[in-house]
Amino acid sequence: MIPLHIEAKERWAAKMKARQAGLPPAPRDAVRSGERLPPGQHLTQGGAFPVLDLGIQPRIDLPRWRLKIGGAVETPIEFGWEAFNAIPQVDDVSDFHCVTTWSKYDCRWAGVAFATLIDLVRPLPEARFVFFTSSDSYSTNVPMESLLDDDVLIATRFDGEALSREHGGPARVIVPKLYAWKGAKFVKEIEFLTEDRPGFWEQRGYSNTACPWKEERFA
Ligand SMILES: Nc1nc2c(c(=O)[nH]1)N[C@H]1C(S)=C(S)[C@@H](COP(=O)(O)O)O[C@H]1N2
Ligand SMILES: [Mo]
Repeated sequence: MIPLHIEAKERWAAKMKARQAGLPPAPRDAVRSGERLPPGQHLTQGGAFPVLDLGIQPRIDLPRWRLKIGGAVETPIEFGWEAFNAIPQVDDVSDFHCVTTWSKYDCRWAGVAFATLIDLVRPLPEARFVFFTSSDSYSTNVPMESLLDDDVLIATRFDGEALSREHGGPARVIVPKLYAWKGAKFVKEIEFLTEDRPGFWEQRGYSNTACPWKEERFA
């Protein structure tokens, strides 16, 4: 069996190659749906970007920012800010869908591709889920295969600027093809798991799978 992440790397390499050749990006949601706007969603007025959090926006100064990646991996790693910014960076444009029914098109994120992290830590073959923990005590869980899409990244920049604290800076997870609660703002730890473990909203009745085109809002 070819590990999931090898296929993901191939897709990612194909995307980067097309980009270098100046070809247009492949249509994004072709796999999940022909419709760009998922059912029951509306676009935010004038491209506004609402803020959703638990009422806390932790202030994390860059010198004490850490991202710990471990669990079912060959090589656990802990980044400081400089080291995280020294590994290969990508930028990408994707859509954002919040379960409270607003969507925002064409968000321009930059940071580290999840595929790059997978290369570094090398998940064990039995790793099937990933658990993200944030500095505001938020958490969320995502199956590995959803994270292998070439549009998944740990974003440190939005629209060419450092990611603001209200939107989850210094760094947040972006998983464009799932409802946005699956993307942890203020992310501090990424743990690869062999068994699934529900996160903050998943323990409180939200769908575990969270596909916007299937309207998987609540469990
Ligand atoms: N750490 C943390 N991450 C989080 C949340 C949160 O409360 N805390 N809310 C989630 C939800 S429900 C959404 S819709 C998006 C909101 O991101 P935004 O505030 O940048 O719009 O972040 C997600 N990630
Ligand atoms: Mo949300």
